[in-house]
Amino acid sequence: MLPDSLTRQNTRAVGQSSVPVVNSYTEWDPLEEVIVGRADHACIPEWHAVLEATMPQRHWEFFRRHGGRRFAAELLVEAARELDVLSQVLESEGVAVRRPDPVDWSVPFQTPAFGPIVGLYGAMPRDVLLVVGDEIIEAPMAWRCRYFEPLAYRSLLKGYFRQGARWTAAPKPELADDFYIAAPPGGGYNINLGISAVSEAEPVFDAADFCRVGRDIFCQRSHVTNQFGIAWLARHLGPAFRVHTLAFDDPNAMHIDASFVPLAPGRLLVNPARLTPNTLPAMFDQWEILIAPEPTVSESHPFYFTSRWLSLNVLSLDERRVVVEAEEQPMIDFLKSKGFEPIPVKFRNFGSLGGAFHCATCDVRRRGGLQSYF
Ligand code: DAV
Repeated sequence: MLPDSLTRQNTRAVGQSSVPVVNSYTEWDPLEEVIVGRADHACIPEWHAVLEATMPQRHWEFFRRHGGRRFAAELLVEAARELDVLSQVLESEGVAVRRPDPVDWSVPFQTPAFGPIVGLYGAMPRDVLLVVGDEIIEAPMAWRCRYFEPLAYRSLLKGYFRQGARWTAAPKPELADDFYIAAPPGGGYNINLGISAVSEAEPVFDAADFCRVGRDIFCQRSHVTNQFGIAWLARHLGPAFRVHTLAFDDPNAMHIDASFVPLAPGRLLVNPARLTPNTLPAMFDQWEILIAPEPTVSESHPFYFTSRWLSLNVLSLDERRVVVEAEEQPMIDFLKSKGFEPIPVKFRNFGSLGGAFHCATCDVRRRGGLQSYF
């Protein structure tokens, strides 16, 4: 017999929500509980093929020079403050906020295949954890510095398991030297042309390359997600889910959540700079396609890891309320004009760590069950 603390309880205690403790099938069902990342001890990743494939070229020198060290203390203080404000805003909207354990990412680690190397951060739960229904899946991440990143969430994951959630880790990749592909001379990496930094020798994916729309899960091949990883996830999820791979015009693709952002049943926010005539399959013909306005942030803003399009990286609290960057007035106006209720939060410093509200969070529980929206 299992001890009581480990037996499965299907629903939460009386007086609380009646859905399982972990329950999230879409990006927009009413949000009840969320993990918000931490900026503490974040380190700058060391230069590697996966950075060359994904990071903006104007910041390569930053990684080459500073990789392996902590981010500037002032940046981390400001990012941590923004995360605290985000947490307060979410709580004031009725969402329970959980935070990962503080981890000192500057402690080097080693595996049989690589290292010693320092870790990255616990700032982006969206990249690491994929919630589908009542299951939390730890992603098999392609960046070596992220190998032990799920450890920041261990206390939370154990707690959710004890409360009835399913908890899975995808097969841990080896990430040996020969797993990575050297950039072809001249052209460089380009996922549009199938030239990725990662091979197909073992499954890898980041959770943030997947997007949940009920029974349909949309993903992209990127420089951190290969076909083997997509196939692993599709087979793992089984016939109740249909996994679709979309192709964007994003040669340096890493994460789908500044390109393709479903906001409500039948309503999809897209990045016009990355949309091609073939990106959206015919199943979207009846959907309202919302073309995001151009972001206002300047080209020179130190978004070391990303494009300027973090303005799309919003977090939906339900089909109307959306947390958006307070300095992106065109996005706020656009969403209002479409009947949404934007909740502006300042998040530009955090953006230097490589994401905005969607990246910085992982929705653990939303009301609602498994449905088809097509
Ligand atoms: O520019 O597409 C997406 C979010 C990264 N976590 C970009 C960044």
